[in-house]
Amino acid sequence: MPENTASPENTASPENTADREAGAARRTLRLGVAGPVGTGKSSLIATLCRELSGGLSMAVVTNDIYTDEDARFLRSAGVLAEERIRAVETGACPHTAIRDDITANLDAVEDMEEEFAPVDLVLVESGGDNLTATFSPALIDAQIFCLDVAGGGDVARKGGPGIGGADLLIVNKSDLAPHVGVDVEQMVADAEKARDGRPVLALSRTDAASVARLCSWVREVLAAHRSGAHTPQDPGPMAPHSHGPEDAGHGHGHGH
Ligand SMILES: Nc1nc2c(ncn2[C@@H]2O[C@H](COP(=O)(O)OP(=O)(O)OP(=O)(O)O)[C@@H](O)[C@H]2O)c(=O)[nH]1
Ligand SMILES: [Mg+2]
Repeated sequence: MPENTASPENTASPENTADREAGAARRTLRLGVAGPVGTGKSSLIATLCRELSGGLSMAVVTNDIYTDEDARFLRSAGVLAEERIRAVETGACPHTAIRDDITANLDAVEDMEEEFAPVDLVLVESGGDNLTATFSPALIDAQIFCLDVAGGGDVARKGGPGIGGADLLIVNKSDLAPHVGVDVEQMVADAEKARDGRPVLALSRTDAASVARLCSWVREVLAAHRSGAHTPQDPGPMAPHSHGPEDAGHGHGHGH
């Protein structure tokens, strides 16, 4: 680049460098929670709000296809001020709004970050999907993928981008394991094998030690995010799919 193109904007003065670093180290950690329908995503978010909102400024965005059911559940749980919980009605298959066209979610996240500034932690719940939904790293900084023991002990071996690449894999509702004949330790071991050493946590909202481990993980990621040591990872796109015979290929309004 010719020397005389230097302008006040692109001169690396100490002030400009400091501004850029401050911008890069955004205070708020945006944490996504994805996973199949009914695996306990909203309950996990309610638990995090209950445990962490005393010390952290928090907000929640939920995604439902047709309703604001999850937001209403969280508001009624009384774990966070109602106005800090927003619903995005996706109106289409859930991964679209968290991966392909993230505008509605990003608007909700940024609105609350501005309104309740400073915000430490925004939790974004994906609409319940199958095993394929993952968040775009343009929307969130880190993501949890949530399975439950009632879905079967072999689910952890089935793979997919969330199981393989999310920052944390939760094997939820471990209290139900004896009732559904699942060996939680084996399920965790299978999941660890599928994840190249990324963390796996057996969780039950009735097991205080497991809840404490979840909270420690969130605090560690928040600290790493603030220090610049955490880099958002993309677990990879969902598998190609269709929504029925009339939807051969990708005729459902969006491409993957
Ligand atoms: N036994 C047990 N049940 C749980 C636990 N966590 C959640 N549940 C129950 O599992 C069911 C589904 O929980 P939700 O938190 O609504 O699950 P979700 O993944 O948000 O569901 P969708 O948003 O519909 O996909 C509810 O009946 C919860 O009460 C747990 O740790 N143990
Ligand atoms: Mg939910």
